[in-house]
Amino acid sequence: MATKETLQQTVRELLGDRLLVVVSNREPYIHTFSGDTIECQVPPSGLTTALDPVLRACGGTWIAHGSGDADRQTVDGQDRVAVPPDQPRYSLRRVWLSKEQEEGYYYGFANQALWPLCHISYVRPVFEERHWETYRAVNEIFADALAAEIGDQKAFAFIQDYHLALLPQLVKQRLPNVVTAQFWHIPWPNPEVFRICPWKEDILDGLLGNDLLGFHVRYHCNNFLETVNTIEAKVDYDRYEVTRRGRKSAVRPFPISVDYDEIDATARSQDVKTEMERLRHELGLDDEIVGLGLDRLDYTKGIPERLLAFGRFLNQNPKYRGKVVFIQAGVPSRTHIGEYKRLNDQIDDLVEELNWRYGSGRWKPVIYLRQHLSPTTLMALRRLARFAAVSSLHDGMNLVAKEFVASRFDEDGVLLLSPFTGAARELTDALLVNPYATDHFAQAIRFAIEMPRAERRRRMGRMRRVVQENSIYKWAADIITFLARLSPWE
Ligand code: GDG
Repeated sequence: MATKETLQQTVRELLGDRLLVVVSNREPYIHTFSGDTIECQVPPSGLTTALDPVLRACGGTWIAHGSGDADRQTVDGQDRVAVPPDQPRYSLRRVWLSKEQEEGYYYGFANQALWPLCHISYVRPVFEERHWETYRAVNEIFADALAAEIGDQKAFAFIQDYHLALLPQLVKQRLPNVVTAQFWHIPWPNPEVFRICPWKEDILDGLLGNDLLGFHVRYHCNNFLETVNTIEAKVDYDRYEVTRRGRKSAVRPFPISVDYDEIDATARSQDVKTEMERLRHELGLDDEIVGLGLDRLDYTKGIPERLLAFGRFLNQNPKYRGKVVFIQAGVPSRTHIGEYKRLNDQIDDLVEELNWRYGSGRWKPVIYLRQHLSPTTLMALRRLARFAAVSSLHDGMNLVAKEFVASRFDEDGVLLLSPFTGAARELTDALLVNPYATDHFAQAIRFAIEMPRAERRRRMGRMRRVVQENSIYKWAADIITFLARLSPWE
């Protein structure tokens, strides 16, 4: 089983004296002003959750956009800051972007074109020439930063996600000997869907600059190969390899995960126990059964669908009114985009409607915590829950599901999980719920509440073993091992 220690060893053996550089849009630590003092926050993102433990274990550099208002105050002359702040293990190098660049590259092309294009959630992608031009320019900025960081050192660049699709090719133009891998954290659509993108070939060319391209599941790899097959390239379906203009790229699934041991240990801590008591008191919980939804507020996460199903459940099961509370927690995200504003309004309306329709006296069926919550509070919420609902309309993996499982050392709690997540392929002991099928979802909530303790224990026990054996360290070790085999370092 891969652990933090075995990963460290793997990296030392395989990377030797090569520098490991991770590149992503989002930084793992954000410095912001709070009055006159500077605070450091960890953003709510699956990518950070997954990669921070890897860099803590291996050391190296992480290059990312410095987005906090106090970020410039905390870096040195080379735009670097050592992180985590309380126990530095690696170096964070910040890239600065203007508001206009952020608007076109991040809010524009990445999140209004690529994000809806890759997720089947019936939100139409927006393709604007000016967004695309900015996206391309910002990828160049990242390529310059990466080249400056690496210089003439031997290095392994590990690029993250859909914000940086052009980066691998741009890096190879600057530093042909750098080994590059990229992990695409979201689904890859079928060619029918992808072909509407006006810059489809440029994006494929960018990605095919990689020596290795990883997705969560084989299905997304297949979709990618099928998409590449629509342009001039040789696709080898047996070896999962693509050759384009004489360059070879391997394409493989690597299901991402969480730091199981760390989550398990934190969940058992006294701090979390104290926080559970505080929350019970603050939220006015007596002995109600608690359901939990915990997400970045995104239209792919199926939050309105989940609230509708909970409403249907209360409607069809009056005996549970007053006895079950659903806590929906999560931070708003990408609020500059209209579709996200509409989602926030829709969730507000649904919460209000359910609380008006089914609430009585002090009891309200839905508690909505729309704020940044500390890791201790998030952990306490997971532990308070009898069931957690992960109802994504489409999701590359979904770490919330794995975090719930890893935190339940008591082998209790039921996971309701959408089959449209990557996680559903591994967590086969969850109750699978189609978020679009409201009645079925409502029945599954009842089933979760009424599931006997012995069955809850059996299912959770099995899911815990799956997450324990396939932790984030296995994901990282598998990628690095694959790369080392693929292209001998010398
Ligand atoms: C992308 C892909 C893939 C959530 N709310 C709060 C909060 N969180 C944390 C969760 C979890 C992370 O954010 C979300 O991770 P997910 O995997 O569920 O989703 P995405 O952010 O969409 O991530 C996804 C992932 O990349 C990794 O490859 O699994 O499919 O879409 O860790 O606990 N954290 C805080 N406050 C919150 O309110 N602090």
